[in-house]
Order: sequence, then C-alpha cells, then structure tokens
Amino acid sequence: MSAINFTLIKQDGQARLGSLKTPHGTIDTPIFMPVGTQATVKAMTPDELKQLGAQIILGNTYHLYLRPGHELIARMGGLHEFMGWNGPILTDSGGFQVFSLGELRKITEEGVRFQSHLDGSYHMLTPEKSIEVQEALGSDIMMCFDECPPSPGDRAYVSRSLEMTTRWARRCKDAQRRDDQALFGIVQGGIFEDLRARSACELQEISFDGYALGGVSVGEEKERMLDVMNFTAPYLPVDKPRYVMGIGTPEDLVEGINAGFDMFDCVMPTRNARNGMLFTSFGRVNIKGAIYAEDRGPIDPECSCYVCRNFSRAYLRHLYRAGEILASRLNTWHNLNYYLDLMSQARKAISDGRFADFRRDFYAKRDKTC
Ligand code: PRF
Ligand code: ZN
Repeated sequence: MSAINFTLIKQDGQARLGSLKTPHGTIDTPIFMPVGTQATVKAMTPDELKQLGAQIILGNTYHLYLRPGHELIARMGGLHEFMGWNGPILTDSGGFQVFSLGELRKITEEGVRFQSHLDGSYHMLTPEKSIEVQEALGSDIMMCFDECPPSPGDRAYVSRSLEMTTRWARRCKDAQRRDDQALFGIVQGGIFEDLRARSACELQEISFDGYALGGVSVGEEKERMLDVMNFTAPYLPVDKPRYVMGIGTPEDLVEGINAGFDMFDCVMPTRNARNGMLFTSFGRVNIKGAIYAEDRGPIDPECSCYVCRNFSRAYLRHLYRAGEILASRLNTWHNLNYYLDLMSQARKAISDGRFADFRRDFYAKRDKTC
C-alpha cells in the first residue's frame, strides 16, 4: 500500500489535472511547492502560506541534517510539528545540495562525503542515511538520493552516473522502514533521450510512488530543457505523479504542465522577491527602478493579492531601498500569490479543456510591456 494516492482527473493535450492524497491532506495538481529549505518558507508564516493557497511545501534533507539535526527535529515531534505547518511536506534527498558544494565533496558508490558549508565538519550522505534523515523529518513525500551531473555533460559520464543513481534508488527503497511516507524515484540521464528512457524504465522496475525529473536547469540551454521534459514524460507511468525538480520561471512551469508534469518547486518566487524582482502577468518588474519612484499603481494591475490591493510600486520601491523587512515580506507575498494563482488558472484551463488557449494567452500578454 502506498502512503499517497494519485487520481488523474482529466487530460487536455499532454497537460494533466489530478488530485494527490497525502497523509497531511489532498493537493490539486498541477501544483507549485514553495521552498522551505530551513524549515521555513522565508518571510512567510505557515498561516500566511495557507492564506496564499499553498497546498504543499518543500524541505531539505541536507540543511536540516546539518542544522538543527534530524534527530532533534524527530524529538520535537517531526518537521510538521516543529515548524507549525500541518499540510503536506515533500523533502529533497540532499543529493542535489551536496553536489552543489563543488570542492567540498567526493562521490563514491557508497555515497557522498562532504564538508559542511556551515563549519567545515565532515559528513557522509548515502542512500540509507538520506532515508533515515527523511524518515526522522517525517515528510509526506521523500525523494531518492541521486546524483545530478552537470549538463549538458559528457555522455559516458552521464550514463555511468544514472546507473549509479538507479542502484542508489534501489538502496533507498530497501532502506525505507515507515509505511506512512511516499518515496519518489528521480530520473536522470542529462539531455540524452535514450538515457532518460533507460533511467525511467529501470526506476519503474523498482517501482516508486511517483517519479521526478532531475538534472534539468543545471546549465543546459533552455530549449534543451524543454526537449528533455517533452521527450521524458511519455516514459513515465500515467497513474503516478510526475515532478520536475527545481524549475523554474513562470514560462518553465507552463511548459512543464504542457509536457505532462504535475509538480514543481523553485526558489525563484521567494528568492527573487527578496532581491526586488517581482513577477506579473505582463512580465517582470524590477521594483528598484527609478521609473517607479512616484508610481501609484500596484505591482500587477491584474493581481488581486493583499499587496496589490493596498500598496503602490512607489511605496514598495521605497521599502526595498530602505532595507526594510516589510519589503521582503510583501514582495514574497505577491510573488508566491502569482505562482500559486498561475497554477490555479492552469488547473481551471485543463478542467475546461482549454489549456492550449490558456498557454497562448499567457505568452501573448507577456509580449506587451508593463
Ligand atoms: N536532484 C535532486 N534535487 C534537485 C535536482 C536533482 O536533479 C534538481 C535539478 N533541477 C533540483 N533539485 N535530488
Ligand atoms: Zn499582487
């Protein structure tokens, strides 16, 4: 028995409308998952996330293992209880984060030995350890420990790497002890269709509760990434959730949905918010700009979020320039609202059988300047 249950409600082209039941609630797909690396979605309380319509958030094995430690979180009642979020949580395995450490890590068949970016201490993450940490955190969905090679990457290396990722996936599954958490496999294989197909096929032989596309948006050209999403989706089972890891821009999400994926996560709306970069239906707004100094209008005239209803661009520009904490909060609020609302519109469009129109209108608007 799986800890989650996915229902495919409707398909419109390749785009899918679904419902994913998890131990902490049911989510509508396609879905965007705000990133809460350090057991917090930066600048937002769990209550605010609920108000924004966030249905599931993401946590990180690597960061929480190093600080405050997974055992401490387990003693505090698990990640949900610790951070005061009672909705679904997906945790990434730590694979991607340790590979981003560059010089500070060494990969072997056993796992990855690395030095903490916090204090330089030595640690070893293996498939077994990653599952142990994710079980201690108690997330609803755990991810397999994978290797994410740089892209486009050397074909021979990518091929050997994905074989190891498959062996690691088997070890993750064997290490799983709890039956109230789902486990997703991660398809690797770089930009090579046959390697992606092999990875997807081997993972399905092991059998997982869902399948993720890893190793995209890691240096390859945008067109390549779109190709990879489009040619990999057909190798994934229809009756399981499909997740693209770590993307992306609003355009990437629309293309991911169009390719047949159901779940997405990215730091972009939250991180960019703190840097004064705001997403709107007409494109991006850099709120630092002098042109907004006396602009009485809202960030996005089409947005009905709390920030757009109450504050001008001029005020938000001022808050940002003054380094006020409220700038981060309001900008994050609007950007998350934008991302979550975009997904809600996409779901509605699929439900009405007009996803192609939705996608065309989405691009048509962005051609205009703000
Ligand atoms: N693997 C894991 N997490 C990830 C990625 C991956 O390939 C990516 C790449 N887009 C983001 N996050 N485990
Ligand atoms: Zn808004």
